[in-house]
Amino acid sequence: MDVRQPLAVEAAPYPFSFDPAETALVVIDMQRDFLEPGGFGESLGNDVGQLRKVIGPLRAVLAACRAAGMTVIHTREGHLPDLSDCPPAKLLRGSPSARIGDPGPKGRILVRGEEGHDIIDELRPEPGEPVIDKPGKGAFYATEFGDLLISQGVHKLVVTGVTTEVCVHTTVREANDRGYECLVLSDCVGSYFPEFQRAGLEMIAAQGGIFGWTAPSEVFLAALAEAPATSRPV
Ligand code: TIU
Repeated sequence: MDVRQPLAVEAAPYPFSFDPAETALVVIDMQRDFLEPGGFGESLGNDVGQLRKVIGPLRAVLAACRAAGMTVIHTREGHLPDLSDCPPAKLLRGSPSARIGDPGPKGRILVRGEEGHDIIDELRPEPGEPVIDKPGKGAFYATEFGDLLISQGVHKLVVTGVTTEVCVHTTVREANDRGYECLVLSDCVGSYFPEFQRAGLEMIAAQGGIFGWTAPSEVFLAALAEAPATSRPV
């Protein structure tokens, strides 16, 4: 008989219960291309400094989830060097200072294998942690993410990363439609726009949790601290 009790996080709109053994921490697109100058985010006209406040709280969550033996999955948005997986509609959108595939100070903008495409040093994945390369905003579209969750026995997601109203929202909406329950950590997601950060978080928990739950990381960490000691599966 399974005697594990789920943990409860004091979240909006009501407590989020989870079993760490069946929950994955998802770290979305914490790439130089979005957080550092000269990348995709800045090419779109954004102040990339807005996102850096996420790094500290997310480092603490990452460490705690690793220590608890939870599944940790990272994602990166980007394209193959020949851009064959980049729809023309995305490539030609707007009038950025540099387009996807153009050269930049950290290599070609949003192209896999380039320095700018990789995850920032502060949040580098550990060996064995899956990194999902995705061509779109959502983690499920045209990736192995869905199959990975099934194979890992994951039913719930703790979602972090950037940006709140773009890749985080798209992924949470995709996950919600597939039956996953998502807790979004409010200080571990970031937007270039403070008003979108606020509204993006409110949209998730509104209407009784239409897309999921939200909570500050300190509340999640307090709940996780109640988990019995586990060892990382080998
Ligand atoms: N532009 C913007 O806010 N975000 C993206 O293009 N991708 C992600 O959110 N990762």
